[in-house]
Amino acid sequence: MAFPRRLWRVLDRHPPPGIAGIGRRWRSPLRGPWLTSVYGLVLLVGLPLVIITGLLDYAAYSPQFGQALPRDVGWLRLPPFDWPTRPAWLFRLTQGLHVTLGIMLIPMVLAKLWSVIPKLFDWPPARSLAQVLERLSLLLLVGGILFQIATGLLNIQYAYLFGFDFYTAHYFGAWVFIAAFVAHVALKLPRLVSALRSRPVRAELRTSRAATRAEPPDPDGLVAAQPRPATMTRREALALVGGLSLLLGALTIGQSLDPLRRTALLLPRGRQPGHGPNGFPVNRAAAAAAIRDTDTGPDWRLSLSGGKRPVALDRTQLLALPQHTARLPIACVEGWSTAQTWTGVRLRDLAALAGVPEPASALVRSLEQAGLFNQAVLQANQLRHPDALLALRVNGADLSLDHGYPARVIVPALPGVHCTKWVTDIAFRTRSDA
Ligand SMILES: Nc1nc2c(c(=O)[nH]1)N[C@H]1C(S)=C(S)[C@@H](COP(=O)(O)O)O[C@H]1N2
Ligand SMILES: [Mo]
Repeated sequence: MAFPRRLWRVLDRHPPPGIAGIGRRWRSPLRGPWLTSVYGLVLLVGLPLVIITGLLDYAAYSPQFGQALPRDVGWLRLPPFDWPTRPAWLFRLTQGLHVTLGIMLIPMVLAKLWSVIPKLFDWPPARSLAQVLERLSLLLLVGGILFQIATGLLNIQYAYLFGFDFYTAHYFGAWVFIAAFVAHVALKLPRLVSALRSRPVRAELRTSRAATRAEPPDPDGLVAAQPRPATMTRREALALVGGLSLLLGALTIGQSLDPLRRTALLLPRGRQPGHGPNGFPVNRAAAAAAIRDTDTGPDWRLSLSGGKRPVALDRTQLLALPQHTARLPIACVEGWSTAQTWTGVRLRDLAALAGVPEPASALVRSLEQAGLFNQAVLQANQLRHPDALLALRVNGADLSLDHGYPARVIVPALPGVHCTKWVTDIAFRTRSDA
């Protein structure tokens, strides 16, 4: 042990240029355990919601069918369960909460980091094994959340700048963050409680700027040794960050609420989705999916298989079958969602026509040749639901080519990405081993 101790003494005496005293340069009198703990409390409530809704979003993609990305997550596999079809807005809610709340918490995360920044410059960097472990876990905590925020934001802006797969990165990044978050909470919860108790909230929020003083020195060294006079009260600091959160929320919420669509300034697409019955956001336009007019013209047929012999129907025949109308959302994991009124043939009627009255699953395929989203597997409960449709019309008009003409899938609570457009073929199965 003599060697590390000597090394430590040398490090202590010779800090690298720039590091020495840098921690002392942060002199805000607001910085201290109380403010850190208030931001921490908000994150302690908010982040688990973002984490849980994020994992639910992943579960909604039916990992048990090998549909969710990343495909193979080893022992990080979630317990398999059939994603429910009731209520119809379930995925709209989980996906919307994950994205909106995730965005709203960004100012809180940055404020919390600001409040502990002097600790980044602790010197010497390693006093004890416990401290090394703590710093390592903080690296995963801070690195983890910044990584999740960055990849999430880039994804909803459709900016695939990174050279890796978003879904894989965001899923494994989430688990790194979750592990560090749990460790951090376990370690710091007692300090959070005592810091919050140390200053009554009401009194703190009423303190004037002139009366705003630094907290007494704390063992973590958050409180500045020589604080400068306050330029802001703690109430103002909290209001500033809370106000920024609300502003981000206001600029985001329109992506989930149709009447507020135009206010979703942070949304790159779908803010002005056009007019008329087909005037709602498009994920992938027909041209981008290389759908040719000849494929969707009079020669188009829907093939149904799984029974004794395959059945082929053209659009006129489909329109002659019993039609059902339902108001159902499309919710895209990239953030936006919208509710529309769809009309078409029930999937369970199509299954019966195919000779598979009680299907365990179905593989739906699109005319689209390439692309990750040109097919999907539907579960038994998704096929059975009376509102689960092969839609031919929307809001009283024929589907537009961009919304999947001649026919597209729409199922309650199904993630948008599995609402396959330009359907050409449905293979019903009696066993769910997809
Ligand atoms: N064939 C095909 N179907 C598809 C897609 C696709 O890229 N190809 N995108 C999916 C995604 S991610 C979403 S969110 C919905 C969007 O439907 P909309 O463009 O009609 O709004 O379509 C889904 N169906
Ligand atoms: Mo989507």
